[in-house]
Amino acid sequence: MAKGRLPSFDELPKFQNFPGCAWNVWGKDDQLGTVNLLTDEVVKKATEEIKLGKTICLNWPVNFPEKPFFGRQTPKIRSWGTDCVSDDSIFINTQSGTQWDGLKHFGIEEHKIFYNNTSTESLYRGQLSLPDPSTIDPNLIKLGIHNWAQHGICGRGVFLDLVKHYTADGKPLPYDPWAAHPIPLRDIEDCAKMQGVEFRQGDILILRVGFIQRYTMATPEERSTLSGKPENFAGIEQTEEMKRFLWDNHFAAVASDQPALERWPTPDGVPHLHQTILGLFGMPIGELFDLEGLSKFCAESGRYTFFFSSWPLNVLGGVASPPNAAAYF
Ligand code: UVW
Repeated sequence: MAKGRLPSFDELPKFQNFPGCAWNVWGKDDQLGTVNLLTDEVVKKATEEIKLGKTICLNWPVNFPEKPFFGRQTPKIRSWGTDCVSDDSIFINTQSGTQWDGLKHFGIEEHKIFYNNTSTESLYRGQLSLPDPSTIDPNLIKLGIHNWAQHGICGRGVFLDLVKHYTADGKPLPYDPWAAHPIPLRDIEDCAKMQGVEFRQGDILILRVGFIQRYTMATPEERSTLSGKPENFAGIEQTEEMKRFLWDNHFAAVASDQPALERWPTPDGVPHLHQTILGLFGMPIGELFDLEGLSKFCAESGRYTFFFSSWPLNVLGGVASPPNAAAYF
């Protein structure tokens, strides 16, 4: 990782009409992006958060939701066995449920370019055959999720419970999490202030906007029609100040409990934040994290920071992965 002060958002060069291009921050061959911020020192310091031995799972069951969004396939899980031995197989789209979007997932659409100036044409798509680990062609697995899987996404987690922030004093949530409501930066900053949270370089930012809470409260009919509708989710607003906030705090990753992190759909003419966060910053985007247990424990304990660990599946050249994520207090 480059030593010294990281450039601010406004010091980063533009890529075409997109500000905030971090392609040269960690070198032209880099494939880790902001996961580079999870240095040994950052991870070691984050372990100081573990004081109680309390652990909380942040993954929805792999088979949820039964009808994934954006037209993705339903997970298929099959077990079989003999009198005393069982096996099972699973087939999942790696983005059907709780997931990290990897660097191959989203680039700058109009320029067909992914993180670190990687052209769409140079990304391998198709069935990978990797017979011999010692002779893998690096071009076949460029920007794959294995880079994060082999490094780990571990450090200090910082949880902002926007649902609790908005509903303090018994007020109802001022938006429907299943509607395209934009969450502005000022609400995120107010929530951090209310919770007494200050950010550190390399933090993993986790936002609860209420999507899974809404899901758990919905009727079976509502849930089953949800994936048949056009995708509409409350999420972070697509603004330049939001990009500046995410970069200038030097988060290593950002995640939420909804399917796209950002408000969906994006208004006409406004680029998706995915393009900047993945394509220019190289920052992992976490989606559909189960934050219900975390919310309860943070409210009870008054603690909103913890050690966070995530070990994505070590799939060479993979696009995305369930995160296998946990919080440790
Ligand atoms: C979008 O790309 C909008 O969502 P996801 O990251 O789940 O694919």
